[in-house]
Amino acid sequence: MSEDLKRSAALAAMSEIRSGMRIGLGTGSTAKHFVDLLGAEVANGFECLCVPTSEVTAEQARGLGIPLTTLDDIDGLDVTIDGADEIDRNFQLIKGGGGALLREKIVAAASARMIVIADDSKLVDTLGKFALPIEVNLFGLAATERAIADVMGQFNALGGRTLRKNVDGETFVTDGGHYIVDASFGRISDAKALSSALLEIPGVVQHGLFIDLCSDAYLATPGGTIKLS
Ligand code: ABF
Repeated sequence: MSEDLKRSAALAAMSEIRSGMRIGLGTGSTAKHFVDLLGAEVANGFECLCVPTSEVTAEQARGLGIPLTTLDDIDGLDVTIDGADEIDRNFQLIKGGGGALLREKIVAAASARMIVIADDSKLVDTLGKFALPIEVNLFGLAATERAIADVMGQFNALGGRTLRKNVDGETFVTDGGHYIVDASFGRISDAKALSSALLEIPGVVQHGLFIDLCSDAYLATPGGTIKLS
């Protein structure tokens, strides 16, 4: 997706923002545009209070002078604006390609509304082509991976799984100090059942299926940005 399209989706989502709102700030290259746009408004005197979904986003927001808080200091958020790796027509999502899924899900769940910004290539009929990120505890990693493999078998996964590496070839570590297993399902026909099965594995901290959390999406196309509600 070109930076122009990402920025268009982010700009469209700015129409949802009102003075005084408490806003969850997403992570990823599309959400980064939204934070830039919000920062420009804050520089002009716009008032808001924000919770970032990653250390990267927190650093960006601080650099722009966006006032930050935590979910320990406020009782909820009005809206979260975040990217996604896949979105279906029922607003179910796969997230976590950027490795921030745990905080993204905590923030989305604490928000009255979650709005996705993306290009329309992220819109799919069925989730699962994008490998599902699963955040796992380091303790008992092999046992957790075996249990994930069992669930993949039960759900007829078409592909395998990999422990995520960073660009230097080292194991990727999340902001919460966990690893990520990327599981290629190919096609996820029952996201709720898969979510429950994965969360039953003790070593699974969280996974990137966002079910019934998102209510709207701004999807950018070369012909303009469309809103799905
Ligand atoms: C975050 O950024 C993630 O949940 C998702 O994996 C990713 C989308 O990235 P991008 O906007 O760069 O495509 O929202």
